[in-house]
Amino acid sequence: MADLESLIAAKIPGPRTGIEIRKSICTICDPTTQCGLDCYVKDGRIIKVEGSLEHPQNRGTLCAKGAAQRQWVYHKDRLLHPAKRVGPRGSGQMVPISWEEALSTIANNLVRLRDSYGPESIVFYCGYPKHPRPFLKRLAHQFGSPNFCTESSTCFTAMAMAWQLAFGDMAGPDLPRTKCLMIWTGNPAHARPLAARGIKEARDKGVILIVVDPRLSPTAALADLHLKLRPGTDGALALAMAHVIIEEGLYDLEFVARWTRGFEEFRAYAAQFSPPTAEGITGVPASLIAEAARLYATTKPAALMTSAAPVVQNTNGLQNQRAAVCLVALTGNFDVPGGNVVAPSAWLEVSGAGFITREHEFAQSRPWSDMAPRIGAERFPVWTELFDQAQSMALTRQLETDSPYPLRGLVAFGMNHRMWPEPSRLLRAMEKLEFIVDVDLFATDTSRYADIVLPASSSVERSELRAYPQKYVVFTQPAIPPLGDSRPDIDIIFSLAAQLGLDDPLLNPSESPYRSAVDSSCTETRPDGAPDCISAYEAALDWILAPSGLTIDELKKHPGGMFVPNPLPVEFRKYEKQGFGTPSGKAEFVSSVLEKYADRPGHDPLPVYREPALSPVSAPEEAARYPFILGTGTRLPMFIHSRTFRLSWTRCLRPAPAADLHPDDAARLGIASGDLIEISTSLGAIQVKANITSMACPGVVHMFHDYPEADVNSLISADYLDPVSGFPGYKALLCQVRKVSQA
Ligand SMILES: Nc1nc2c(c(=O)[nH]1)N[C@H]1C(S)=C(S)[C@@H](COP(=O)(O)OP(=O)(O)OC[C@H]3O[C@@H](n4cnc5c(=O)[nH]c(N)nc54)[C@H](O)[C@@H]3O)O[C@H]1N2
Ligand SMILES: Nc1nc2c(c(=O)[nH]1)N[C@H]1C(S)=C(S)[C@@H](COP(=O)(O)OP(=O)(O)OC[C@H]3O[C@@H](n4cnc5c(=O)[nH]c(N)nc54)[C@H](O)[C@@H]3O)O[C@H]1N2
Ligand SMILES: [Mo]
Repeated sequence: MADLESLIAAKIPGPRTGIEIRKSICTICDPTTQCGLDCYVKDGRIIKVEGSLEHPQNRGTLCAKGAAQRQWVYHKDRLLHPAKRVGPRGSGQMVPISWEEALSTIANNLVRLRDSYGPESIVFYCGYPKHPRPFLKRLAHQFGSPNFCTESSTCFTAMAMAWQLAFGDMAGPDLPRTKCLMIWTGNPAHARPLAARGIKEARDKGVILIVVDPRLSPTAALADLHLKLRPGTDGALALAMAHVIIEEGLYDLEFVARWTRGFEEFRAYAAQFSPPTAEGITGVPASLIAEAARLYATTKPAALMTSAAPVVQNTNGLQNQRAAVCLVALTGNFDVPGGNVVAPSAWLEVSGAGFITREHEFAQSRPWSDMAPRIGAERFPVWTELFDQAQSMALTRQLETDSPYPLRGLVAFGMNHRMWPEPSRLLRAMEKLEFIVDVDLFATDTSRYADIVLPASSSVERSELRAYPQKYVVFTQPAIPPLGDSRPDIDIIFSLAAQLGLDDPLLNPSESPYRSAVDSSCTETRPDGAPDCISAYEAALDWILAPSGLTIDELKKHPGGMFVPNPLPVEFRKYEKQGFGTPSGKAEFVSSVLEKYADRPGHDPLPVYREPALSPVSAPEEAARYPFILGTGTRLPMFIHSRTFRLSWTRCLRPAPAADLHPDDAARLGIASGDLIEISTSLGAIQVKANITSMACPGVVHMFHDYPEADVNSLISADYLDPVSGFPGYKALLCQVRKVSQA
C-alpha cells in the first residue's frame, strides 16, 4: 500500500489523503463556455484542477486558460478586502474598510446623487462577467435608473440586431444536421475551442465548409473555400453572393415569394455588386465569390455561423452583417433542420438549453416609460428600440457634455476601461463622476479610479446557475470558501438592495442575503446533515426558473449538473404558425424598423454597403500617411481580454505584446520576427514586437487588445462607431508601421 505522503504528493483523493473532488465551473471565459471543473480540494484549498469528464460541454478537457485556474484564483492581485480611495483617482492609494462601512458609504452616496440629480444619473455597468447581469439590472431599475449597460455594447448585440432586423429573431447554425457550413466569420479554433471540436467533427463527416476571413486562421485552413476578404468589406461580398444566387435562379422562390419583404429592391441593389465589382472592393477573386454563392445556395440544408465580433466591429458593421444574414432568407434556410434554427433563450444568453425562464421579466422589472431615456437613446435609436440596455459606447460623450442629462455615479461589476475606444478619454470624462464603485476579482487599472472597491469571489467560491445547449444545467456549490473577505457578486447586489432599503420581494432585503454550504451562518440542516438554507438569491432563482419546472432544491442534488428532464422539443418553421417577429411579420430585405430612421446616416432600409470610415478607399489622404489596415482584437488562444495577462502559465506563451504581420509586408519594411515596431494612427503610437506569420492578411496589422503596456484601443477614436449599433470599428482602420529596433 502506498504511503500517505506519496498519495498526497500524487494528489489522490480519498479519506486517507483528505483530498476531495468538488464540482465547479470555469468562468475565465464567458458566457457560452463555462467548462465543468473538478477541483481537488485539501484543507479548503484547491491543489489541482481537471475538466469534468461527465460534463457534456468539455468532456474532461480544459484549455490553457482553464488549466491555469489556480493561478487565477490565488493570484497576488486578488482583491481580498473592501477598500476606499484615499489618494487621487488613479493613484491606487486605498485603505481597507469593513463591509458595513463599504455598503453604507455606497448607499449614502447613491441616495445623495439620486436626490440631487435623479436616479438616472447613476450608471450600473457590468463588464464581460455575465452571471450578475439580471440581478444588477433589477437593482438599477428598482433604484429608478434606466442606465444598466454592459460589455454587450461592443459584443454580440449588433450581430443579434442584424438577425432581428431581418427575421425578428436570431437563429444559430444547426451543426449536427447541416450539409454545408458557412462560417462568416469566426475562428473557433482559438476563440471557442469546444465549438471547434464540433466543426472538426462535421468536417470529418464530409460537411462542406466555407470560411470568410481576412486571415488564414486555423479554421479557414480547414475550409473547402476560403474567402479572404479585406477587413470591413463583408457587405460587398455578401451582396455579390446574393447577386449570383438571384441571377442564376438559385434562390428559394417559394420562401422568397411567400415570406419576405422587399425582394425586388434588394435584387436591384445587389445587381450593383457583380463578382468582378466585388473583387475590386473585397480582394476575393470573382470566380471564388461565384463558386461560394453556388455552393451555399445549392447544398441543402446549409447553415450560416455568425460571430459576436468581427463583422459588426466595423463602422458599417451592422449593415454588412445584415447583408450576410439576407443570404439565409434568400435560400430559405431559416428555421429548417440543418439550416439556421431559432431556439428559445434559457439563461444568460444561452439558447437551446431545452428550457425557458423568467430571466427577462425578472431583470426588466419596470417599463422604460417609467424611467428617463437611456444613455445613447437619442444617438442610437435602433439599438434602443431593439435591445434592453443602455449603449455604453455613448457614455464618454454623455459624461463630457452632460447631455441630455448629467451622469454622476457609477456602480461597476468588472469594469475594464480599455474595452472602450480611446480609453484615456473615457477616464478623463469619468472625472465628472462624484462617486464610483468597482467590484472586481483583481486590483485593476480601472479599479484605481473607484472611490470604493469591492472584492468579488471567483466562480469556484460561489454558487451560480448555468445552462448549456447540450440540454444540461448546473447550479454550482462553492468548492472552497470565499478568499479573504471577498463575496460573490450576487451577494453584493442583494446586500446593496438591502442597504438601499428597496422594497422588492424578489431582491428580498429582509432576509439574510447569502447563505451557502460553506457559510457558517446557515445553521439549519437536512436529515442527512447537509446545510438546508434557502437564501434570498436561491428564492429569486426559483422564481426565475418557475416556467422550466426546475428547482434549486433539485439542482443542488446534482453538484456537477444534470441533463434537463423533458427538454422542450425542437420545433422548425415556427414562422408558418406565427409569422416572423418583424413589424411586417415577414423576413425583411428592406427593414421596416430602419425605414423609420432612414434620414439618419447609415440607417438605410436596404443593407447598403459602405467602406469602413477609415480605409484606403474612403480616406485616401489619411491612407497616404497610414498605409496599413489596423485590425484589432483577433483572439489568441491563451489570452482573454484583460484577464489572463497576469497568469504566468498563459503569459509565457507570448510574453511581450506583439502584432501579427504578413511575411511580404515584413520583408518590404525590413522587419524580422521579434523586432520592436511602432504602430501609429493620428491618435498616437504603441510599440510592440513583430510576429511574422502567414496567417496574417497582407496589408493588415493584427493586434490583440487590452495590453496595459501597449493598448491598441488608445489608437482608436471614441467616435469611431457604427452609426446604427454604436459598436466600435475595431476591425478596420488605418495605421502606419515602422521598425524601431532589431531583436
Ligand atoms: N480593440 C478591441 N477592443 C475590444 C474588442 C476587440 O476585438 N478589439 N473586443 C470587445 C469585446 S467582443 C468584448 S466582449 C470586450 C471585453 O470586455 P471586458 O469587460 O473588457 O472584458 P474582461 O477584461 O474580460 O473583463 C472585465 C473585468 O471583469 C473582471 N472579472 C472577471 N471575472 C469577474 C467576476 O466574476 N466578477 C467580477 N465582479 N469581475 C470579474 C476582470 O478582472 C476584468 O477586470 O472587449 C471589447 N473590446
Ligand atoms: N482565447 C480567447 N477566446 C475568446 C476571447 C478571447 O479574448 N480570447 N473572446 C471571446 C469573445 S468576447 C468573443 S466576442 C469571441 C470572438 O470570437 P471570434 O469572432 O471567433 O474571434 P476573433 O478572433 O475576434 O475573430 C475571428 C476572425 O475574424 C477575422 N476578422 C477580422 N476582421 C474581420 C472583418 O472585418 N470581417 C471578417 N469577415 N472577418 C474579420 C479575424 O481574422 C479572425 O480570424 O471570442 C471569445 N473567445
Ligand atoms: Mo465579445
